[in-house]
Amino acid sequence: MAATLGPSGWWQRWRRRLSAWNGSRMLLLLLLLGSGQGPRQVGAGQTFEYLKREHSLSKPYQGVGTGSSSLWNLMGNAMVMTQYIRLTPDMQSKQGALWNRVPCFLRDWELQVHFRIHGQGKKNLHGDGLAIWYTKDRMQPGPVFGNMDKFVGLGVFVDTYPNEEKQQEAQKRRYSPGVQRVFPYISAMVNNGSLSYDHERDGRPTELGGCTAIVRNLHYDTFLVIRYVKRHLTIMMDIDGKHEWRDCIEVPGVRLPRGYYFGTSSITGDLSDNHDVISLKLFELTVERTPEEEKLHRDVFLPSVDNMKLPEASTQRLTSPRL
Ligand SMILES: *[C@@H]1O[C@H](CO)[C@@H](O)[C@H](O)[C@H]1NC(C)=O
Ligand SMILES: [Ca+2]
Repeated sequence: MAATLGPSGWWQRWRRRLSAWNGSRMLLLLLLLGSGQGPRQVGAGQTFEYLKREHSLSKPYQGVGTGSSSLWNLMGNAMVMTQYIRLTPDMQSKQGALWNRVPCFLRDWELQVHFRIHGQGKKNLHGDGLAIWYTKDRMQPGPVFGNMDKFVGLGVFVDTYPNEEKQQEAQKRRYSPGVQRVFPYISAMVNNGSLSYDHERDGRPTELGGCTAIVRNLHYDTFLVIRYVKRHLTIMMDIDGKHEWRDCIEVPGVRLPRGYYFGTSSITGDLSDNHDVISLKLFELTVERTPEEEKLHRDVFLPSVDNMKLPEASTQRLTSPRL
């Protein structure tokens, strides 16, 4: 039943997608196929991915709870509703999280996140967003979108409030051209436990990449996908209601250890929003490696990114006070 993947399988096609939209059509197919069991097939019966139930979450959320038999654990103000899991309600000073209890030992994977961010706040009067995690630690509340700072692993942030911009405005400073980021903004960070997430600057000093993502108060479904294949991290989104993946972040040379936990968390402060997760689907991707790649992709014990520029590189790019 589970045919193996030849070099002409989805990976080859996927590689072509990196520059074409071919694959977004394929992924659309994935989206439409829903949450069927076992390996999914495409085209002439080729298997290319498996849904891993132990790392996935979907309605009616039976595996969510506080017990040690639950696949997913809730924290803080997070609540299970019938149609979604609400990480925070649209109220000030709340924080909530949802953590997978089973560590993930897959080498190549894809996490599809179906989420919704909505609330009463008008433009820029809402916050703070949500984060998706693949980290060594779980269930550690803190200041980074409701999770601990100096985390070890990968964090992907859907940041809805431009802290840095507001601060700049207050100090009557402005951005030099090309530096301003438009919010809501998605960014990614890899940490070995030594770096702090700079909330006042929306994580700018440590971001691996990012993109604007207008995700609030939409009347259609919004999705994010985090793909990790052969140390290549790709983040895409489907937030336009068109059932197409749009590129957001692509970083090669990302080394993530195995055995970390998937989670998602959110926080509100003076400003708030409902931060809802509808489903999390984790797929094992079947990828062939050459003997050289096998050697190159040996297990690592600390997260890192090849050739990452040092955080300070971007701190000098703000202009002086306006006259
Ligand atoms: C952890 O990351 C920091 C910042 O990227 C780096 O300077 C440091 O060398 C890393 N530590 C280890 C043990 O790899
Ligand atoms: Ca922010």
